Amino acid sequence: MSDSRRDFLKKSGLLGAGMLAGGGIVSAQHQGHIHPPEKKAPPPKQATPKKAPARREAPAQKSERREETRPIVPVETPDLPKVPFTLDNGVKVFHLTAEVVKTQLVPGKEMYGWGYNGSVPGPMIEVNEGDRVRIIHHNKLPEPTTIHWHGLEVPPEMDGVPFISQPMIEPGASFTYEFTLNQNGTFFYHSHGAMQEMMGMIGLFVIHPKTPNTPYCHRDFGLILQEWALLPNNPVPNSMAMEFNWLTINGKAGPATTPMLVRQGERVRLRIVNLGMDHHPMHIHGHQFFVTGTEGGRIPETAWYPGNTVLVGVAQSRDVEFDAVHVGNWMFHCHLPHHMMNQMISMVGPMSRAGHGTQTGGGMEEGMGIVRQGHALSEDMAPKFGRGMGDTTERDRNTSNIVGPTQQQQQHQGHQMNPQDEAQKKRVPGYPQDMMMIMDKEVAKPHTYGLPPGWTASMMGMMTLVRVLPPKEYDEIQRRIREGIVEAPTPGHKHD
Ligand SMILES: [Cu+2]
Repeated sequence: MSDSRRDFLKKSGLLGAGMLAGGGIVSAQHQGHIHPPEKKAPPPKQATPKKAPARREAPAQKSERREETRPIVPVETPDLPKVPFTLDNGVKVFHLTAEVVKTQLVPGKEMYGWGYNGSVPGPMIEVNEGDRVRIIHHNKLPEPTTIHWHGLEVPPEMDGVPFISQPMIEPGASFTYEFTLNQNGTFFYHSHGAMQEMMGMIGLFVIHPKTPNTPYCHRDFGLILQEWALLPNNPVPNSMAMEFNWLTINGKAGPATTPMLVRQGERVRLRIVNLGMDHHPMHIHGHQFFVTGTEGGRIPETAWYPGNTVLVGVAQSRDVEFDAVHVGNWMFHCHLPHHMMNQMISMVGPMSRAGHGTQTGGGMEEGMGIVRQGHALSEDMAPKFGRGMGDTTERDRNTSNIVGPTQQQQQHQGHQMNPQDEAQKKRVPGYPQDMMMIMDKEVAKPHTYGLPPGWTASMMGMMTLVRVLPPKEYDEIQRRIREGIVEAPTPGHKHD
């Protein structure tokens, strides 16, 4: 680190508490799925290829490229805002306010997370290498906090570790961070309290290089992976849980994640950040990518390696890049089976069915379905799981994961299932397993236009879509975004 890099900093220290009275709960600003209007990204110069150009072999030599003069493409963060800034004598000034945020994971599932500026996770800070930034951090939480700049080489006083590098920022107080950025890549900021992290206190910190990386990427997306333990009917995540039943990308679980839109032939970068208790093998359909960056910055091109699944460990970031040559609606998702589900609650099925089950009485482990001793249907365990006793356990014994509805319930709900068939099914070991739920209408937005009826049934948990679209369809969806046209797919109707 050169001396000029160290020439900071006037630290403003703790400001008065008066400027930030009240710690009210705000609503997430990104709930309306508002995407910034298309900023006419530079169109790919090459004609749309019908077949895949050979980006599967080793990357081309630098001499073959004349792309460095093109402008850097802003990073898109589906479902998340960016932090605006003002300029003060060449310093970019940002405000980050830590606060409780009421948010929605999918329609019908609300949560009180802790985030920044009305967003869980926090909004993205997007800057350039060489920038000097001043970030004024306000604490509207009921307890002290600090911000750590994960991966950034900042002076020790700016590192955001309570007591070691700075005093705690008390409720109602503020603290000013200021430093110069001499790196580029995908970084993030987060509270340095472990439990505050698990309440959602993280955000992207992307630094663009002085000249665009090569090969040129026409599309750049930032995605934050998080996990939550939410007991049924409890909107406050259990930050001490070791098991998680809600998995999100940028604060949304499938199918509420907003699809990423790409014009066929564009090169796409995905920046993926993970801050939670689990590692996530993120898998793309229909394409191979190269892993081009880590939380330490850009990987030298000679060390890139191909794949279609990248393990994003806790506290890591991974950049991947691919040429979006194959038209289609391609999934991008964590491949851990339990992370491809919503509201997964083992052995508490009857709780959601009126008239069945008894009250819960165990600890948080029992509430999440963890059996530490005995068996789930024993007299003392069963009530803790919300299960029936005596002959009401009969249906439990016939099934494995999920207790199916009774014949009476089926008749009441208008199902015409032959009871003989249901009895047959229940003799099949393991039945039932997968349940699907169609939410096409509930999550419809311009970005979902043209997806086939029922598409939401396959989207759960840590899942989103990369939609590689022919130019005509791409332009049509951009028009719908600009004009705010929302239209859910209609079964039987196919648009052209
Ligand atoms: Cu995962």
